[in-house]
Amino acid sequence: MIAVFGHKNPDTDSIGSSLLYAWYLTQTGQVAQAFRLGEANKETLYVLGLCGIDLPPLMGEIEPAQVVAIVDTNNPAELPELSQTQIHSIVDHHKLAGLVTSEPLSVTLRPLACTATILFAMVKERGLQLPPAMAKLMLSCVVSDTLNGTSPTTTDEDRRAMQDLALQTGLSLQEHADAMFAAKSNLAGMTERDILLSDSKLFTMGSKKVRVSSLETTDPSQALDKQDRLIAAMTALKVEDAADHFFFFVVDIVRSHATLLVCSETDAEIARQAFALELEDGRGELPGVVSRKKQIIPPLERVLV
Ligand SMILES: [Mn+2]
Repeated sequence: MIAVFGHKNPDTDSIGSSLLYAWYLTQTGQVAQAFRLGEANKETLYVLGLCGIDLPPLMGEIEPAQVVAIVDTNNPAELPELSQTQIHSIVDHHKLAGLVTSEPLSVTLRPLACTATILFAMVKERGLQLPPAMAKLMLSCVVSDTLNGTSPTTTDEDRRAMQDLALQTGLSLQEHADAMFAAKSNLAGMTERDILLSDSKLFTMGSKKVRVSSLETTDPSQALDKQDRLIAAMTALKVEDAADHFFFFVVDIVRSHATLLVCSETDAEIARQAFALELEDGRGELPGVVSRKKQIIPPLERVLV
């Protein structure tokens, strides 16, 4: 059996594409099952509920004989220790990040906005027919990663996949996106720590360990009203991670605007250099910024390399 999973702190594309790729592998004669490496966020739970698909189980300890397939990342920092594990394949839309494998493997990396868009093309190429629930799930992944086409990462191929899948499923793109983003924006019952970790990645930049967290929301005030408590939780998490830097972006997906929070003067100085912004009391505004991959990580790397 091939265990398929995406990155830690999974988002909708990570969990959705694990399910979609496990389905694809099964259709092509393999035995595969989807897993997840962490708790699902509220958007993902909403989408799975709508599709009538069960949440994949948490991946436990990886046994030596376990074969795995990876989606939506190739970054060792976002994966369990895999140096002794046979990796069947990777399907991803992120840049190469230094994963070393013990054997050759099949890798499909494409510069699209979403793993599910790559899977859309693979399904088409094979002449497979997506069941309605899988088509809804695939559409939801692309809507999530592209912020319904508003993220600058969105390619024409992502747009075509969304239009095709919307037609196939009968879902209205705008209504579906609104419902997904409303689910994601509801912070009720979440601690500051939950908010900071719900969409969060650890990076190595130069010699530094850097945590970059995002909160995509239609209602930034739900988080920003708790600015002081969030900054205190950032300080604690940074110590726990032994991270050198921590940047938290509250991304207003309606206005296409990010508000950056930092918890130290060192981090503030790096942010000033990276984004040429004013920071006061650990907070700065970044109009037009929504994409971690395209607009946040590259400027940070230019300063920290
Ligand atoms: Mn993705």
